[in-house]
Amino acid sequence: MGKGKGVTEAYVEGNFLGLSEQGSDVDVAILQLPYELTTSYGQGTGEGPAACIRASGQVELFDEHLSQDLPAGRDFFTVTPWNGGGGSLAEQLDNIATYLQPWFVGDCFPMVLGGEHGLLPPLIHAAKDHPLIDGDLSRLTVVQIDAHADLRRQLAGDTYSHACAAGRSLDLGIGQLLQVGIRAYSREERELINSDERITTFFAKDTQATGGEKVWKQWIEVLSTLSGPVHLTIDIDGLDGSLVPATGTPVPGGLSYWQVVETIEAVFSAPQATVISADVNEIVAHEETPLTEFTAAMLATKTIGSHLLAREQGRWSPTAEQQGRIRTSQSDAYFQRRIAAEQESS
Ligand SMILES: [Mn+2]
Repeated sequence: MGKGKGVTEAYVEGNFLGLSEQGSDVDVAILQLPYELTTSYGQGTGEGPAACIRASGQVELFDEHLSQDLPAGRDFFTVTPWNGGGGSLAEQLDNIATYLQPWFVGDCFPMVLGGEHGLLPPLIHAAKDHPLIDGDLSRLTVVQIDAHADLRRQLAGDTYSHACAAGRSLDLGIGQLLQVGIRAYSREERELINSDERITTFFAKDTQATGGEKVWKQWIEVLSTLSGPVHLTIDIDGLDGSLVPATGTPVPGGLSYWQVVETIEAVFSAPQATVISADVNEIVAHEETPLTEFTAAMLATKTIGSHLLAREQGRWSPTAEQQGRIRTSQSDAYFQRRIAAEQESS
């Protein structure tokens, strides 16, 4: 095991990349959401974040694009995992938002590891008070890498299923949704993609088929025009199923590893955009091969490296007044109120 990391610095078990943590300021917060409620096919997303942290111990610290070893002089902090509490779905969603909110105030970069994709709406809610959003979620663009459109009205009666994650984020009021890797969707979802002008979808059949390089180039060009605050959500099933065999619903015909890396680098390089946060979700540990959680750990590391480069190049800066503040948060029971109101009106 190991590859010589720890020759100069101690490898710390349980910390992302095994990095030791010091200093009172946090530059990058690693948040773990072992959230598993509605994964429809496979199981095990609850174990995913911890498996990803373990696998990160085998990831190289050098980032070619950044030309430095992580943590590149910054302080990383691996936060204690979300406790999974909540007696109902609505309470769980509120608890996820409460867990995330203190790290979404603009003074550090939150890197969230999940857990099923249903974590996205509470994450968006937690981002609402970010200084660049300031209560107005229409300022936010979500870039989604995924096999599934996640735009369903409901799945098996559940409107907050992972299959509805992008749809509920639109309901919360995000301004724009850009999707790539999409190759599993219903007619209802296709109609929404056609009719809702906030949604731009690049289908895998167009980017991955013979001659798809041209369409892929268009995707990268679209990313270069991003502006304002951006959240990047990476459902690892956006990658080809062969790269993530253990995820809840692996799908053939997906993105290559390098296409996802190119997407991450392009999002963080957009001159007019500030990527405020990111998540890598639907991570499931595999008993026979660590490939799935290792792929997730590689992509989370790539995301953080790209954030540090954006920070170095002036596309991200901390909100100074938040530095060193005590991280407290109170639930506003938003999802409990919202879901109760939805049930009453139906
Ligand atoms: Mn998804």
